[in-house]
Amino acid sequence: MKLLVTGGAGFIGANFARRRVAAGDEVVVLDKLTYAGHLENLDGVLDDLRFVQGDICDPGVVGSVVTGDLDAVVNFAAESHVDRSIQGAGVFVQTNVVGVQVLLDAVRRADSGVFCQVSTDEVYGSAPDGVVFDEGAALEPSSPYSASKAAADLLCMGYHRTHGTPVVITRCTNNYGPRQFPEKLIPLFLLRAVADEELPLYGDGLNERDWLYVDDHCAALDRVIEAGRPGRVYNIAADHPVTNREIVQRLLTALDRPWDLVCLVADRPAHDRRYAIDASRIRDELGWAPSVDLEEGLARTVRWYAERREWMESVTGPEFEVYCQTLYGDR
Ligand code: NAD
Ligand code: TDX
Repeated sequence: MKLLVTGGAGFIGANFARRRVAAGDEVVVLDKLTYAGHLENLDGVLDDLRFVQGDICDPGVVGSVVTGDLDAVVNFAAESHVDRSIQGAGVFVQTNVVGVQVLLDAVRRADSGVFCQVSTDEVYGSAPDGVVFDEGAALEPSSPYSASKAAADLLCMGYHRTHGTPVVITRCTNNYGPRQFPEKLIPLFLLRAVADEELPLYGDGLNERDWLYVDDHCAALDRVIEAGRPGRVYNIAADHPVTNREIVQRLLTALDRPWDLVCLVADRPAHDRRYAIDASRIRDELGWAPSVDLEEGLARTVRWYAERREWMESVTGPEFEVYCQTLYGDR
């Protein structure tokens, strides 16, 4: 296949681009290289793909890479961190909504293949106890981040209905694994725990997330771009929800560090209590199932970060220090 991978220098996009290069596909990566995007994430494959630095909101650069010979455009490019969207929502609306509209227009104009919008389970909002959301559930996002992702999903459906644009939307649960930027729970706590620093757990730590190893998410996306039905939404889940306390305990056990590093801090505003989605559509229609369980995935993740300390140093810098100070300083 010939693929355009937008946001391919970020966490999930880089894992996906690496996988598709290894499979022999022709891959073009378009990425702005924000604080979250790093060429280090593509080390070893940069010679085997075409990398273009640019903004998905820029119709000029987008028009130059969205061509009629593409089999698929897979959009990972986004502002992806909930806490940052609470600090300021403007760039979230710009990239996550306007950027998607620019991409959709380019796909329509070039008449390229399927447009896969990589969305999130957060668009459904928090699931009440006992409730599991399928793809028909209402969109009730809680944060500016998830609201911007929900807006993009609606835009994609609008283009599909109006123009027949071959759109597929995926909504995945929390990912973890190699190359995740250390603002997110697992790599942040990993980085801090090995340095014996405090681990700021929000609220009572009983929020539930359904962690999926990044390779399993990428395998699901393979199935969706190869066999997904245009106009369809596919939930992607591990079906193994755990509380934040449990995931942190598992991490500390893997690192052989004590629980007393954990420090309960003020909660995130509008913090979703529980994410729970039903992924039977992708399992039944496209034959996907996760293959890496939490214990194995965490062991792989811990090993990767331990062996790649220089990666952590190269992706964090003064901006990250300032960000941590602003977010956690008085918490
Ligand atoms: P990330 O923050 O690690 O990477 C985002 C990438 O997009 C970076 O490389 C960044 O430079 C690039 N980017 C940002 N703005 C851009 C712009 N205007 N133009 C071009 N490139 C731009 O994010 P991630 O965790 O890899 O998430 C990828 C996608 O998956 C996002 O759309 C996110 O909403 C979705 N998602 C993430 C998770 C998760 O747990 N991380 C779960 C479900 C869905
Ligand atoms: O310092 C922290 N302390 C803490 O208790 C951080 C960073 C997080 N948390 C909690 C908040 C969440 O309940 O841990 C949980 C996971 O937090 P994040 O890693 O920030 O992920 P989350 O907010 O759940 O969103 C993620 O999953 C869905 C991704 O960031 C999104 O891009 C994706 O759409």
